[in-house]
Amino acid sequence: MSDLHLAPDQPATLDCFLRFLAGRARAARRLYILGDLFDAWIGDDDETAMHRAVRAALRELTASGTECALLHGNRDFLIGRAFLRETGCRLLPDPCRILIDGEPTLLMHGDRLCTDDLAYQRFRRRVRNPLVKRLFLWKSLASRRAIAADYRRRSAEANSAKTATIMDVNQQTVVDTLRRHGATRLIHGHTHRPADHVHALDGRAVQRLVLAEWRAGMGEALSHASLGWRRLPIA
Ligand code: OKV
Ligand code: MN
Repeated sequence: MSDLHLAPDQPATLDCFLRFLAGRARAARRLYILGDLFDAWIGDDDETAMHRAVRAALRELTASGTECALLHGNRDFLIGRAFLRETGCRLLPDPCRILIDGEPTLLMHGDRLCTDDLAYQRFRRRVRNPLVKRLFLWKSLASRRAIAADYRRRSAEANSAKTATIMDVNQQTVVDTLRRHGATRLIHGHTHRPADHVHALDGRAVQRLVLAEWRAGMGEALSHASLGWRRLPIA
């Protein structure tokens, strides 16, 4: 799953996720969250009721024997060691290559594939710079909240001027990424355009599975089990 965008003003989506963690997720061997679990993350020390509830629910899931692996998204890229320690989740790099049923599968959040959006890629490089991240985390929570609010305001303005094509993945970047990692399947979120794409790559068929965002108390998980791949609606 990816793009849950958990936020205090979306309690239905939070409830849906918490019910999933306490219920169906327990049957899985491993849960992958491919980024943007949270709509914003300004540091593991930002204590809210929502953060406490999610931490506790993830802790109970991992303690029950289901492994949980996280990728950073473009919004929650500051999720750090304290959160991982408290939840028992593992952080994976983006991209991350895994074998599923022997098939080399690449997991990504998806924002790195949107290379037509030059302004976003500039923003990404800037805020992912280790020194910039450290300086940000040194600030008080109050200053971080103010900076984050400013970023959100400016991003909403910028995005309203961008076309849908600019905000989608770049096909050449997809192909280059799959080829570089020798993968035959790519799973990502971020674009909020769920679809099963098939591409030809060096004479082979490769798949790009795009995950849906969660919204209004409805979610989706792509599941791989003995019967193959399935999109599970989560209500
Ligand atoms: C995350 C996005 C807000 C997109 C800022 C350094 C700097 C981190 C930050 C601030 C914002 C995350 C941490 C948030 C993603 C937005 C708006 C658009 C497109 C700095 C390190 F530069 F200010 F020093 N941020 N927050 N956006 O509110 O979670 O990804 S956030
Ligand atoms: Mn995203």
